Amino acid sequence: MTTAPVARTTPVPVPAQSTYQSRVADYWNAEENPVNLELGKIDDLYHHHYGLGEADRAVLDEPDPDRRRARVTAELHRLEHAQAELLASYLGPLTPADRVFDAGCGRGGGSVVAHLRYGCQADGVTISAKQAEFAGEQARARGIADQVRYHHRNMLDTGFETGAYAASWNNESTMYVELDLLFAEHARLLRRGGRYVVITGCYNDTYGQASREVSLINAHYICDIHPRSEYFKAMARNRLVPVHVQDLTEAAIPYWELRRQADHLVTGIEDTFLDAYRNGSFQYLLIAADRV
Ligand code: SAH
Ligand code: GPP
Ligand code: MG
Repeated sequence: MTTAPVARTTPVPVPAQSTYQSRVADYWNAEENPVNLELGKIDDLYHHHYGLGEADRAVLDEPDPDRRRARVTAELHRLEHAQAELLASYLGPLTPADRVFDAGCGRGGGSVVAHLRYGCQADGVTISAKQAEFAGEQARARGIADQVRYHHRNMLDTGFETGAYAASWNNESTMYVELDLLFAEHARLLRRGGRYVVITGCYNDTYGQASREVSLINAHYICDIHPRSEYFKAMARNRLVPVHVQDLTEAAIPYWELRRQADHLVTGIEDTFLDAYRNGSFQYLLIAADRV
């Protein structure tokens, strides 16, 4: 007697989520802004963060409209890539034997940058099933899917192995979570002496409370920007000891100045970022810390 084969589907583990986290996932599952997809297409490095450094504003003088659009797009991508390289530079030294954890990995660009730089293995985690799938497809197309893996999980509760990671980071993803819960998970995953790096927008304690512009940014992305002070308090409570702190606010401005002129890419949040940086209420910050 033969038994008819039974169709089996592997259940996809859905991360435990609060109502808020479900709304955040909805945002990222639906997100298709040209400012992210058109830039990513250039070299298949898809970033969901902003750019750093001096912009070549000559691209705006290009007379041919199609070429102007392409050159502006490429210049913004160059600045976003420079941001990713800066973060990656603080993760090392690392070897191909090392594992790294990319918390809130978006469409996956940051993990690829770290892998290309160090040859390390990466685990990226996003609350968006669509992003995890997209990033996984990119890694397969690049032939690095055995080294760089993406997971649809909650970065506060990854289920990954304790102490297995040499480095970890958040690139513009800390404003979606409670910092104590986040840093507790990084401290658990990192080995002693491991490196944690964050680049984030934070509100400036010297301004007072969150400004109108900070509140507008929160509403735009459904996030909750923390004050600068909270990062250091929460790190200190979770065995993360800062070794380098860099205020990137000045270096962040040329990107936004160029982006606001990119009619084919603007989302409407550009002037709010410039106002927030210039009125002193908001800062773009890098912190590198050691897990002790
Ligand atoms: N670090 C990436 C993406 C930043 S966008 C980059 O630099 O390109 C913010 C990311 O945080 C999104 O991918 C979103 O899905 C993720 N995120 C927000 N809350 C999360 C959570 N609780 N767990 C995992 N990922 C989360
Ligand atoms: C970047 O993503 C934005 C965030 C992760 C949230 C807010 C960040 C702060 C620093 C406050 P994106 O690249 O998807 O944004 P956009 O679509 O505007 O380019
Ligand atoms: Mg973007």
